[in-house]
Amino acid sequence: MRSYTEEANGIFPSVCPLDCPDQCGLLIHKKDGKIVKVEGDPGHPVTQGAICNKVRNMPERINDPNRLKYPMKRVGAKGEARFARITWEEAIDTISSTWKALIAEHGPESILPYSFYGNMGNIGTEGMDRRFFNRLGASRLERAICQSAGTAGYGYTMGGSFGIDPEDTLHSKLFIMWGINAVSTNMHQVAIAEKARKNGAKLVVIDVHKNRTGRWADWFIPLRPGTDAALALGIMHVLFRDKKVDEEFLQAYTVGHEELRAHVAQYDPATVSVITGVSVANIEKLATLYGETTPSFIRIGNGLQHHDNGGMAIRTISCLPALTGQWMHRGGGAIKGNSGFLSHNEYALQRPDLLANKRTRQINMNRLGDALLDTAPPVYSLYVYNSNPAVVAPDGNRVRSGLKREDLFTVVHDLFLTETARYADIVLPATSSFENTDFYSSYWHHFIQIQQPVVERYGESLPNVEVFRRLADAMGFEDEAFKDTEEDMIRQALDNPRNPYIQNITFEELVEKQYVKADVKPLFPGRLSTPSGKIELYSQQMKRRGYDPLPAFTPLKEEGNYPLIFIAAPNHNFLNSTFSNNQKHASMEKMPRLSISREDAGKFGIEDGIQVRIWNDRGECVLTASVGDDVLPGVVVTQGLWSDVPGTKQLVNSLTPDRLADMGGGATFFSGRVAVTPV
Ligand SMILES: Nc1nc2c(c(=O)[nH]1)N[C@H]1C(S)=C(S)[C@@H](COP(=O)(O)OP(=O)(O)OC[C@H]3O[C@@H](n4cnc5c(=O)[nH]c(N)nc54)[C@H](O)[C@@H]3O)O[C@H]1N2
Ligand SMILES: Nc1nc2c(c(=O)[nH]1)N[C@H]1C(S)=C(S)[C@@H](COP(=O)(O)OP(=O)(O)OC[C@H]3O[C@@H](n4cnc5c(=O)[nH]c(N)nc54)[C@H](O)[C@@H]3O)O[C@H]1N2
Ligand code: SF4
Ligand SMILES: [Mo]
Repeated sequence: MRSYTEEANGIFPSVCPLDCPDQCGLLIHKKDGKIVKVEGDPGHPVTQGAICNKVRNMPERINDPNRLKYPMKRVGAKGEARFARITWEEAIDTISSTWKALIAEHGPESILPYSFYGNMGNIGTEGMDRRFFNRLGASRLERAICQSAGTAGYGYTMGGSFGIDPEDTLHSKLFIMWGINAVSTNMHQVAIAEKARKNGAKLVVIDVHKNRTGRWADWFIPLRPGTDAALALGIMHVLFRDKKVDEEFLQAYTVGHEELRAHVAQYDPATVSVITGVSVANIEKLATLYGETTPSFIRIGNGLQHHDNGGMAIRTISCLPALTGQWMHRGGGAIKGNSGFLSHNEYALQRPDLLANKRTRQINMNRLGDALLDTAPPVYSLYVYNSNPAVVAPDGNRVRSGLKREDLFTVVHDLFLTETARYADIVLPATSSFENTDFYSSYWHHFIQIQQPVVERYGESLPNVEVFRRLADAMGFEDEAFKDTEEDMIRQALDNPRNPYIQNITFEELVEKQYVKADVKPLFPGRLSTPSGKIELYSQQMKRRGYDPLPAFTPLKEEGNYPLIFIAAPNHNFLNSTFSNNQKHASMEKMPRLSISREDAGKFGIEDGIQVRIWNDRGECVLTASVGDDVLPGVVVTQGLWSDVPGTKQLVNSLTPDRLADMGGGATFFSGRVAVTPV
């Protein structure tokens, strides 16, 4: 195997590590041992050499002098961010001796890991870490901050995270981008849609905010937040009413179409219009367009599932392609997520068998504030990696109060002294993905890719896998699982007899080719992994679990007397909170703004460009007002998880609710309410 780190100069293949569906192939340019340029790999069949601006500017982040270089311990008060350098030996020793004492006194469930996908590498995010915390017997973290409500909802209909091959959408004649800001969050889906547009395809965007994606659309359809299920039911009503359904497909590949037909009778366009704010004429027009266009494609985003009713919203939308039999046509169907096609051997990688007590408690990451302030028996130690909960977690003021607890022993492993790391007792420096070995599986396209180290480890930083190996050793864990090399783990993960699609993908092939496509077949004709093997328009499984077995609309929860629904979505130039601490990225984004309708601006005395205070029972923010026609009355939208710059109040999660969505323990970031006044 060629070692890229030994070559001081050259261009090396790589993969984007960020939590983005596109998972681009990259080429890393190195000069004198340093990364000087990142560009797209033109050979990658899906991403084809195009990458986003944020990653084009990645060298700024990788070579940032503010990167953590060595381990540190806290010498000031909690949250004061005063630290002193220590050695790795002292760091590991402090952590392991503190944990041994905690386990002796309170049991291992007093320790809570907290992580997400700051780096999507499989072995670094769900490999050695999971083995370690399983063996430790720590509280288990339910990692539900991102897509879990929608994944559950889609799964009830379709049997798992399986959609169409995005490469096939080149043939689509209609794109419905539903609750996805794809220009910013899935740029290659947009690139494919652009090509299809040249062949006459129409681009429809359904969103609560006329953002970059709304402006790109041929037809932008604004609707009230959390009413998407009603709109989808209205479309179904028209399709059945006007006999635009594919009866043959419904017969062969679905269950419950008769129940559904009867059920949607009540969702006539007039009723749906009152709920959604979409006019009757537009509901008719959309349903007719959808009913008459083949192949048509729905890209289901994450936005609409970050709501109280998000699981059911996605469950409902995912029924639509079945009605007109779109799944039978190349380029027809939907994508919510495609991770099912690339599923690896989780058992081998995570080793759940190392967990002695199978009833070890689970803590939902969306309730971190509660977990730290209100849970019995208490959490006495938090180990954070691949995530920045002080900024990204809902009900942020409670999260930060929890992190301030004097009796909470917090370890944070990151590349930077993040807002979360400022509260740590021990800070550990992390390598960037370009310093590690790992493999990556897209949740949109069908390629698995490999990362081999391109540059030497920065300072004394270490990859997640190595830190957990050292912790295992210090805790006295002798299992062979902790001695596995990165290559061993990749081989174990790829060996998944239960996934027929990746039988062709081996470690050797990845090393040789850099990216390998799974051997994926279209879903139909075929059997799904739902209980019936068919698309479940009516779901017995849902009924048993206490849900409406049919697609349904339930309004968002009310919250006191706050008049406006507050949507704080991602922005173009950050990746969640990643890059928010980069000068370059922050300056491209300028400042956090609050989009408000002219009507509401008039009502609350707000002029364009002024500072506004946004508040509710959970907290407050101060942002710059942007008055216009981007949002409907009753809704305000801001974009980006900005960093906590002293003198600002821009942590938007100070305002978001930590209650859980209807399914999957999902987050409800977008269902909160606020009031707004001029500062
Ligand atoms: N540039 C950039 N790319 C990213 C990220 C990033 O931070 N920045 N984050 C990555 C991650 S982790 C994820 S999960 C994805 C998220 O990316 P997307 O799947 O695009 O999801 P969001 O951006 O959260 O929300 C998408 C849209 O939903 C809209 N929305 C909110 N509520 C509703 C509603 O009730 N109905 C409808 N129809 N629309 C609604 C928002 O206005 C927003 O435009 O992007 C990934 N890619
Ligand atoms: N208001 C609001 N809040 C949201 C969202 C929203 O739309 N609105 N989106 C939510 C969603 S969908 C998601 S996915 C979450 C994401 O939230 P997070 O998972 O916290 O994502 P990031 O903010 O990107 O933070 C990732 C951190 O991991 C670090 N990191 C990167 N690589 C490594 C590594 O190899 N090792 C270690 N140890 N650390 C590493 C990075 O430096 C960074 O600090 O945010 C959620 N929060
Ligand atoms: S963030 Fe997304 S679009 Fe940008 S380089 Fe990475 S995978 Fe590609
Ligand atoms: Mo996410």
